[in-house]
Amino acid sequence: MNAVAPLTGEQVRAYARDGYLLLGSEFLAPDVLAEVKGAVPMMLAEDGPRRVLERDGRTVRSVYGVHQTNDVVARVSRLPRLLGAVQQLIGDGVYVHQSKVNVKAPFAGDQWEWHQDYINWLRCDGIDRPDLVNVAVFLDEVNEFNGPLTFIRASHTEGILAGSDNDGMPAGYEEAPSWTATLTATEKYQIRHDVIADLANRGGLVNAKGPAGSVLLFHPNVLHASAPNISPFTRGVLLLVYNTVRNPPRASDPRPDFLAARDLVALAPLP
Ligand code: 6CS
Ligand code: FE
Repeated sequence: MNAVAPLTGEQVRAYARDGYLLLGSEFLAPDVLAEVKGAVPMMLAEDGPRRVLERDGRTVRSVYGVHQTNDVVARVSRLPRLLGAVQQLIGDGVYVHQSKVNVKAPFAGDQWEWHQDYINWLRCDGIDRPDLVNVAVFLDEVNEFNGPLTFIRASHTEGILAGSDNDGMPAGYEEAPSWTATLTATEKYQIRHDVIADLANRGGLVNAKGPAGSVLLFHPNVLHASAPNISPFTRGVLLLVYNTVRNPPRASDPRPDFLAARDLVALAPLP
């Protein structure tokens, strides 16, 4: 069965123009969100290398590889409408390169500094082309108070922007494994502030806000960040990073499979 093509021509053009596309909460069937939300506490409870803490050393920041450990997430990654939208953007034959739940906990959920995602998948995983797409499913309502994803519109058109790399391990992670360095509140691949300011002045800043269940698609080179969550409200987001099977990781010393999947089998939509 071929995946559906749920995005209109205008939506595909908007994604190409802006570098992101926010879809309403009706994009997924209502029971999907409840199922994913129900599975989150168990994902967060599992201690181990997949779970990354905030620099406070106790708040969970992210859990990686949830499409590998959780059947609900594995099924979500194969929903015909999700798979169809992804294939409209990057072509047929896609798999999940990386998945995670970003918790952004009330009061303690820390920032994500301005960054592009693709440079991590190029430098750490050896993925040759930015033929990936981020799919974020809002597990909670995202508003201006609980640390929304902030984008710089049309900032994906200038390729890789990073100037200097932060060497060594970020403060609070001195004893953590090396692959943690690109997962913390201290961005490893720093982008100069004048470059960010120029792009922000040109394209403008946008907060991707919406009700729980909203689906947000964004380009691997679009500049984005999120502020700490100072509110008492949760802001969980499930992220699925789809890649095409024609664009495999080639790193000679690959990261753990929960950060860079190695089973490049094209996903078939759920029946
Ligand atoms: O290193 C990585 O794969 C992750 N790091 C960031 C900052 N974004 C993309 C990805 O989830
Ligand atoms: Fe990111």
